[in-house]
Order: sequence, then structure tokens, then C-alpha cells
Amino acid sequence: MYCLNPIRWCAVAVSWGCLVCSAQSLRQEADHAEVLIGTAVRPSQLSEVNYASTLAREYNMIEAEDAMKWWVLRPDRASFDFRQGDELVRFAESHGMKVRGHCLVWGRYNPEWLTQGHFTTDQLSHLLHEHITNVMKHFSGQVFAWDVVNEALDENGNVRDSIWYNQPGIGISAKGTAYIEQVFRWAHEADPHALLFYNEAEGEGMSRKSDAVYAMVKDLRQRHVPIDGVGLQMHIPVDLDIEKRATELRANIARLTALGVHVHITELDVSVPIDTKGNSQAQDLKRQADVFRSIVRACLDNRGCTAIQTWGFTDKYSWIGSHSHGTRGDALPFDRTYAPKAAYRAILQELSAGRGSRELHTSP
Ligand code: 9MR
Repeated sequence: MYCLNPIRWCAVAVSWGCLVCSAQSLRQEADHAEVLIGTAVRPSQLSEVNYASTLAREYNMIEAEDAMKWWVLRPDRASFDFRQGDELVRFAESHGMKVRGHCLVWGRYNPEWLTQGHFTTDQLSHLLHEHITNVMKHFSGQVFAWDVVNEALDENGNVRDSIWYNQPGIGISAKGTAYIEQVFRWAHEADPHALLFYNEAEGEGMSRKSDAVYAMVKDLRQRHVPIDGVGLQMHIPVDLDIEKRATELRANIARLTALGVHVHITELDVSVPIDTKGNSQAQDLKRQADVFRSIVRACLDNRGCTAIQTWGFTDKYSWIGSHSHGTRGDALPFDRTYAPKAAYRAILQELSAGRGSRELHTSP
């Protein structure tokens, strides 16, 4: 009963005598289901008509894929360059979208002047406090939620070595997660209205890493450290046991939300193998749709899971191609010509089925 273009879906359904005729876009269904549906965005693509129109039609939330990271915001020690971030905020405001901020503290992809600067712990502490304060104040009232800390734990659940933790760190390296606690406190001071998230990779199911995230968030909440949510990234390959993954994801979402924090699915993509001609297989894309369906359903079934975001939306632009040296890709809901894929239709159906009594906890 679907036609490929969701805009035309209603008209086709009516002409076929369909009585249930409502879904036109992901964002319309997400609004009804009271969940945020988002995507990472690259400001350089906003001038492309298909990119901008698909984005505005389908999503009610965007996040800067890179535009709010240190390496873009901080060309040197003295300057802040907010131009790309501001462009995203303007786009969001003119299309009634929310903006997630990503990310204030990450041990990787920092500018060379910072990593090679031989700063002391006192200097690093000052630099990080200043960065968090200036960036959050700049986007205050525009960015409703921030990934304050990104990927701070390793696969065993230990705190990763990093410039902020112990190389040389901001001065509290012997105390495990104490530096994470400190930056959440600074973030809350800078913008008391923003929701503050810890964002982690490969810790979506049940594992030593997700156990450590859970234990850390539990400890922080018990001591009233201002943390409001956990971001589950979900960069996953299609070839996995869907049932097992979904069951574990549900269990992890359940234990995290029981602590009183939001869960956002923050960076979902489901990569499939790509052949030497750059093509993927139909059966993989069908299976990919089932994976998207199971994840969206797992989120919607828990009202503390308040946002579902993919890491990009068109297979034309994704980090996976270069990361996998062309061996994997096609991981997103729209193909390279912006046609909706089976994955899109699976998400749309689940959002449509998820309409109901969910609450939004996304102020301001
Ligand atoms: O997709 C992002 C890519 O364009 C950047 O080069 C890279 C380094 O900044 O970051 C990628 O996004 C990452 C995200 O910020 C954190 N989780 C993993 C994402 C994919 O690597």
C-alpha cells in the first residue's frame, strides 16, 4: 500500500479507497507519537535543495555532525568560530526543529594547538571550563540538550586515557569518573535549562561497558550531579542477531530510565556490505529495515526513551564509506537520490503505531 514518495502516499491511498490515511512524513508521525526524530546534519549540504527539503519535511530535530566540535569551533586558542553551528540553528528555527548539541568533551579529534600545546593541568582545566561556558552560553535557548561528555569509557568499562582525564588531565585523574562529574557541574552552571547527556558508543546492549555507564549514571544521580540523559549511539552492522540485540537494548533502556534519566538513540545507522561497484544487496536492505524497526519499537515502548536520531539520513553522505574504505555503507533511511528505502518505511510504520500516551520531556 506504500508508494515510494511519502508525500504522495496519502493521495495514492485515497485513490485506492484506504480509510487509514495519515502518514506523510516521519516528523508528523513522531509529533503524534510524542518522540523526537532527528538526524546529524552537515551545514555544507544545506544549500542542496533535495538535502534541505528532505530534512525539513522529515525531521523535528537536528544535531551538528561536526559543527559544534572543538576542531570546528576552536581554530586556535583565542577564537571561537560559531558560524557553522549558527547556520544549523537558523535552519532549525526556520523549520520548527529542536537542536541537540554535540559534543563538549571528547578525548579524540581535538585541534592540534590543544593536543600538542603541552598545557598544564591547571591550564587544561581553565581551557575546558572556558570552552563549556562560552559554547553553552552562546547556544543557550537554542540547543535544548547537549552531549556533554562523549565516549569516555573503554570496552571494559574503564575510564579511557585522554587529554581531559590523565594526559595530563584537568587535575583529578586519580579519581576515575570525577572529571566527568566536574564537567557536568560546569555545564549545568553554564546553561541550567539544557538537558545534559553522557553519550557512548558500543554500549547499547548488555555488556561490561554498558554496565559501567549504568553504574556511573546511578552514582552521579544518587549524588545529585546534574545529568539528565544517556545517549546510545548505535552504529551497528546489519549482520547481527536482531532479536538478541533488541532484547538487550530494551533491558538497557529500562534500567537507565529507571534511574530517572532520558535515553536518546543518538547516532543510529545500520551498515550493509557494499560490492566493488558500490552496490548493496536487496536482501541486506530488507534485513536492515527489520533492524531499524526493532530499534524504533524498543525506544517507543519505553516513555523515557524520548528521541531517535540517525547519523545522517541519506546514503549520499555518511561517515561509514570512508571509515570502511568503501566496503560498507547504505546505512541510512534514504538512498543516494533521496528516495525513501524499506528502512524509512519501517521507521514510519513504527512511529505510526507508537502514537499514544507518550510524554515529551524536552523543555525548553
Ligand atoms: O561522522 C563524524 C565524522 O564526520 C567526523 O570526521 C568524526 C570526527 O569528528 O566524527 C564522526 O562522528 C562521530 C561522533 O562525533 C561520535 N560517535 C562516533 C561518530 C562516527 O565516528
